[in-house]
Amino acid sequence: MSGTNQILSGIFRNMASMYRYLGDDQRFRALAYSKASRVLNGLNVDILEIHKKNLLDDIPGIGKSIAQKINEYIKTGKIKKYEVLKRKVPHEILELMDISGFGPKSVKRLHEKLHINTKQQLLNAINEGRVQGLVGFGERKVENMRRSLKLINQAEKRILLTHALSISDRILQQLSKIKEVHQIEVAGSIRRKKETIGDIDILVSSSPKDRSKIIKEFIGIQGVKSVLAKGPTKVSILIHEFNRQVDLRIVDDEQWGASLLYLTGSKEHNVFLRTKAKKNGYKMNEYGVFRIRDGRLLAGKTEEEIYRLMGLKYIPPELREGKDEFELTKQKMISKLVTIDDVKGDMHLHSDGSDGLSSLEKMADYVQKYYTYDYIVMTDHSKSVRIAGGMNERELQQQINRIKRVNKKAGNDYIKTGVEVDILEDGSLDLNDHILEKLDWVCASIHSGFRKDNTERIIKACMHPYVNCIGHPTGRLIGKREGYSVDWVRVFKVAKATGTALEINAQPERMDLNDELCSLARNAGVKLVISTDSHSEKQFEFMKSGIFIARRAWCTVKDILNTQSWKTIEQFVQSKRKRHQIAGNLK
Ligand code: DGT
Ligand code: CA
Ligand code: CA
Ligand code: ZN
Repeated sequence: MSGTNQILSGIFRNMASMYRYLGDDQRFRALAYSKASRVLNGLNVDILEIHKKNLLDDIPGIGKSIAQKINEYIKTGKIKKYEVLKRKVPHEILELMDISGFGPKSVKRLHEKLHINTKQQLLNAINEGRVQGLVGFGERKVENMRRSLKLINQAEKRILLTHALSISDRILQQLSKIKEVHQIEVAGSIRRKKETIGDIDILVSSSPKDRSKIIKEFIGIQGVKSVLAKGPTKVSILIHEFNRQVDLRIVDDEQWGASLLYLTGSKEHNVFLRTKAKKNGYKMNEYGVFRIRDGRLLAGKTEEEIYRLMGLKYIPPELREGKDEFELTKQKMISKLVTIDDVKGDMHLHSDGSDGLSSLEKMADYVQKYYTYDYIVMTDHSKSVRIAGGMNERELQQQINRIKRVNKKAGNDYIKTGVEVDILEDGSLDLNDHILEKLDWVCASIHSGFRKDNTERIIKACMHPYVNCIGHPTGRLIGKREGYSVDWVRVFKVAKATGTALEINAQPERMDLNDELCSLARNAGVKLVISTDSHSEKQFEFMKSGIFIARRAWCTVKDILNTQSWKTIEQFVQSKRKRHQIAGNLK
């Protein structure tokens, strides 16, 4: 895709915040733009294609006026209304509105009383103690603002893995069309699948004589903002999308493996390899591995031959963080790490029964058409999550009936019934046991009270006989919200003891559990479920990101429930219920 979907989705999200800022009489506009932003983000077709076919007016969820704005953007690269709004509204600090407890009224007051328009001005005002005196700005609120500003600042330095991957995929696609390019690969943190990415590194091999042609084509690709540095084998450019730096390095075929290894990193992994090389009497650098004694080149063409020469198994890039991955190779675990092909189902997704964009039938049809899964679990929100249109007991019962009808018609049991039930403030659940008991799978999540310690709340949910999984356990949103505090050692113990799984939520902003907590959970013997939490058909693709987390945490199929047959999952559910029954009978 061209990336235009994402850009427009971002613009509409900003416009929605701007209308929210402008006041209550603009709230319908705010809602319309917010919806349009989500629709564009969820669209699985390039908006440029839709525009070409003159079908902008037919996209569900996008009205005529917004379709016109899309048309205007594609034709002129600008939306006039957006430019006007930007002049009227202190838009730079609007992103602060995403953080709870900090609404449009606060932004307005800062703007009117202190003439604050930018994040830097706000930070200065906080540091000089000017905000603290303002009506409605208590000490805690100001402290929260300071922390949010810090998060946003960090987030601007790095982008989410999925965004980086969509950029690098596009560039790789364009460059691999050049016939002088022999080999091409993305390197650096993208290849290691870190959850956030600083800059984008690309490696190419070619004959030395073709380098200048390749560099010329690279500088000419779509979306280049400026050229930062240019040499005979190295170029750095800045691209418009996310204002990112892209580094290109061109090497000879003989050096390909050594360069790829070097440029993939991590630095710590490389340091370990170089140290090991030295002990063996070798010298290792980005050009190859050489014998110190006579300078002879021993390996360099492929990564595999280099690892082999060092007496090591090939280490997949996701594991190259310099954290004991060399030990892992000895345990023969590497070949058993979970892969995308192991996944048998997606166990957390939403339909228009709550805040998803498509009907459950459409979601199910799509998965069956494009994925080889054996099952999916519908998990719409429960009633207390009102902004997400959560279901009450009666509505959930209707959904269960509807799923049964769909399955019957299809002659299978593909769609499993479930819910993402809200964990309330006191740790109890948002739906009664009568309805929960009927479900195949219950995911329980926290959607409120992010500022306090939530250990007890999660533990109480784990103790509930019908809860099978805790959704997005930390509650963090990368660059927007830190996870609430939780005593993970205790939670992992309880999860294991009660037979409750924890989720690896693969939404790009969540990645929750992250690789480190996931690794601790696995060590504690906790079962994990990788879920996309899809709100539209396109999002089923996020499963890959969840797999990256699991691999970085060294998980095998044994650790990941949704690599198992539905029968095994049923046993997981039933054995928890049975244990509670026995405990209840003994009371
Ligand atoms: P990022 O861009 O911050 O997300 O992280 P990386 O890992 O992509 O880092 P980057 O772009 O600075 O460098 C790409 C790779 O190049 C890095 O993973 C390892 C290698 N590299 C860069 N600088 C050094 C260095 O000073 N020593 C060694 N051994 N390797 C380096
Ligand atoms: Ca990088
Ligand atoms: Ca770089
Ligand atoms: Zn959800």
